[in-house]
Amino acid sequence: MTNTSGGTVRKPKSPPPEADRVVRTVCSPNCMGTCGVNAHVRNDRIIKLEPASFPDPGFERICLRGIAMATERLHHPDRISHPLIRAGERGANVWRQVSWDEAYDYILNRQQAIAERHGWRSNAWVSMTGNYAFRASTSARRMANVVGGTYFSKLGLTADSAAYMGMRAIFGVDYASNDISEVGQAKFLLSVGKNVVDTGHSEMHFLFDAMERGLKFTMVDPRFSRSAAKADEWLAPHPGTDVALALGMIHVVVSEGLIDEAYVVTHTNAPFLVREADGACLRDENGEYLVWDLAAAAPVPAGAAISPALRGSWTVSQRGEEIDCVTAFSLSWREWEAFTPQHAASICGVPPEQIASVAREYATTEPAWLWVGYGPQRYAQGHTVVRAWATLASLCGNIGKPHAGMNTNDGPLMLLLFSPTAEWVTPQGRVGHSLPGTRMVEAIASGEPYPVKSLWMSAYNFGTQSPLLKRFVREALPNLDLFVVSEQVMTDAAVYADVVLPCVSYYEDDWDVVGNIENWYVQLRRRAVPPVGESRNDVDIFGGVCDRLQLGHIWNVDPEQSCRDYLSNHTDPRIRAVDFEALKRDGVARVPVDRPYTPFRDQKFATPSGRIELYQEQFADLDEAVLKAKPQAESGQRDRFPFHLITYKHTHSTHSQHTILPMIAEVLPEPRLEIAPTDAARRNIADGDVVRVFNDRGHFVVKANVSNGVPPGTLAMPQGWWKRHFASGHPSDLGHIPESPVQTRIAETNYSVWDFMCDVEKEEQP
Ligand SMILES: Nc1nc2c(c(=O)[nH]1)N[C@H]1C(S)=C(S)[C@@H](COP(=O)(O)OP(=O)(O)OC[C@H]3O[C@@H](n4cnc5c(=O)[nH]c(N)nc54)[C@H](O)[C@@H]3O)O[C@H]1N2
Ligand SMILES: Nc1nc2c(c(=O)[nH]1)N[C@H]1C(S)=C(S)[C@@H](COP(=O)(O)OP(=O)(O)OC[C@H]3O[C@@H](n4cnc5c(=O)[nH]c(N)nc54)[C@H](O)[C@@H]3O)O[C@H]1N2
Ligand code: SF4
Ligand SMILES: [Mo]
Repeated sequence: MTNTSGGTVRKPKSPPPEADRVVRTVCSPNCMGTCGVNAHVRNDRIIKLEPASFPDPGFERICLRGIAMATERLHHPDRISHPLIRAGERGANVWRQVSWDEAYDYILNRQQAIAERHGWRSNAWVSMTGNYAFRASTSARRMANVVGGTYFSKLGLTADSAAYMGMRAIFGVDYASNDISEVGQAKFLLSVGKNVVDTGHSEMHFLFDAMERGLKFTMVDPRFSRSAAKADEWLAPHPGTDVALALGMIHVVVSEGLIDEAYVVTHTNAPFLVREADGACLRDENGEYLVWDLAAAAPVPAGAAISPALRGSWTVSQRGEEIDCVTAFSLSWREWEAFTPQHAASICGVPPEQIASVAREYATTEPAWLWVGYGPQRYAQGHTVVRAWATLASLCGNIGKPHAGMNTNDGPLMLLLFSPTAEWVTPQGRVGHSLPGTRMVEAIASGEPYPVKSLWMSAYNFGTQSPLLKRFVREALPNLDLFVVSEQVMTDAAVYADVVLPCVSYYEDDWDVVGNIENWYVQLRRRAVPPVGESRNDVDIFGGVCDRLQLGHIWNVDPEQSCRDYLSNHTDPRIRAVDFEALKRDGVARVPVDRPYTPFRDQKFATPSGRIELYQEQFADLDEAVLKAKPQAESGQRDRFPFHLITYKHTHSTHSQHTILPMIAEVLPEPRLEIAPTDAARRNIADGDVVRVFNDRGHFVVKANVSNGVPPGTLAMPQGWWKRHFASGHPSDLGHIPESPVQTRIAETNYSVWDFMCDVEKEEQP
């Protein structure tokens, strides 16, 4: 059944008499929840939203943010409805409403002049995660590819990519996670900074159900987050000290004989022989990795050894050379041996008895599900954090076992968003240029590696979500002949644009596909209401440029066809197996993966050795061959700036998208800085006082909330507030993106959003 606007109509569960149609679509702001929804529409307005039916009713969920989005943000007075060209200085927020034609002429005149002078690569695009469907999300990269421009990659800018890099280095894949709906069979869940109660609304009840059936849930989080509040046990490490905590647990499981040695020698590279001289793995003449076979009392290729030694050192003769060797495990132990629970506790602050007891519990309970959220990887050593927890899981033999595993995230969401070689993204094989987004300001400011003279930003609240706005305005913007922003609302970054183009929300867009990150369903997004004003979707906005450049025949693809083709031609066979007809009919389809979904069940790893690489030979020159706890980015500044600041994700806001909505303001009215009572007392700060938080890069002024929810030395507040919410400054101004040589070698440096130090003082009232 099809409605007048082309959306699929499903039988509503409880149709209110006023609705003139009901459209099944997907709530998909940047929340990753992807709740299927029935939008009840009357006179082209959404008057009611309810969860749509789902093959697994456990995913029939909805939250206040979703309702606020449909009812308040869609037709918000701040919505941009027409193309705008600035009529004052950049940043003055004075605009002239223009037609789409005039906006395109303005843009193309400048882009073509830049292209003539410097080549098309000097026109650049950057986009973020405001829209989580594949067509919308990949459109900026596609655009750069079609015209031969530059794409500033988004992965590092999201602050989410250290997790993938840690996983890639150790397991050879970026994503691996069990299906959350299968948590019921686990006996123990160790959640390391995965704040599911706030960040996983649609799935947290699976955890609660499992707890009722006897699952023990232990939460590791510096804050008393709502997940910590729901947990059976809470460990509170200092921010950025997870590696020390994990090493403390590793020490316990190794020294108490709780590791699965048979698993470790068979499936990890821990028994590999490593040269003492340079940290390189010892190989035979065929390039096979060598282990010490206790049966043969000789070095033997890893696959052929009968009884590989996990510990020990030997001198091996090879091609006339005497080589001192040690197993990767023994070499690592030289570093790890110091990490007794007492030593780990002196760094991470978790009591040694608790480190030991949780380690024992994790190693001896089956199945034990280890979950590592994005929080702990938002530090300069974020990839190492993931590696540390993965090492604990691997030593305990927990990889590839149902309901156990080392889980970061998985599911079709990332596969749909990051498939850079797909025909949709590189139409007719066209490929442009790419630079790391985290180095965008430096690249534009310096003209290196080549001049970038125009920037087009989409689906990115660069003002609130990135630490770069101040530097961008000061150092990069003056070098740009053109700055375009496609947006729904006038953000703190859009005000600096030369041209602002009105973009639709997901309720006004037709035909796109969204995947989830915790389960294996994909859903179809259909139009519920017509576009607000003259707004267009990103694909059509870029299409207007391509049409004028005579590239429309490459750009334009029928939307339904593009969804069908993207799935059926996807590089990942799991996505190719999705039944598009079922998806079209029901609005939701399962990616046909096995149940229980268990990454690495075959114990195959796409690493150089084909094993879990606990030892990272590739980083020997960067002092990261052996897992070690390195200091945080600004530890040296502790004397001047004694506080960490965690700008966490709040239940009632998805990044910056909800903090401006009245319905949300009722439950989350203003930013409040959480500070521990002892810290507050020392600074003469009382609850409700106005305080100034600052470091050398910036400051902001906010009210204090004296709270036991944060430990001494840590400040916390929800993220996603706009400049308008602060009397002065903005929290993002305090941040930075220190370069990580290891991450750069794997892919690109991640935005370590919480790895900086600051101070707080009472603001003198005038
Ligand atoms: N309500 C809501 N839900 C969301 C979003 C949103 O904006 N709002 N955004 C979505 C997006 S894009 C993402 S990436 C996910 C992220 O969801 P999660 O994986 O849950 O990650 P975060 O919320 O960033 O951080 C989780 C927790 O890590 C804790 N933490 C901070 N530092 C450390 C540390 O050093 N060690 C440990 N162990 N924990 C630490 C924080 O206090 C926080 O409670 O959420 C998604 N869901
Ligand atoms: N301080 C701090 N900073 C953070 C984080 C944190 O925890 N603390 N979290 C980080 C994380 S995990 C993430 S993922 C990022 C999120 O960073 P962003 O993706 O920038 O966050 P949003 O607030 O969702 O902003 C998205 C913008 O896109 C617009 N938009 C929505 N749909 C569309 C569309 O279809 N087209 C266009 N052109 N625009 C659209 C919205 O109006 C909104 O302004 O922030 C990161 N930054
Ligand atoms: S959890 Fe996320 S996807 Fe679901 S209704 Fe809330 S905002 Fe929308
Ligand atoms: Mo994110």
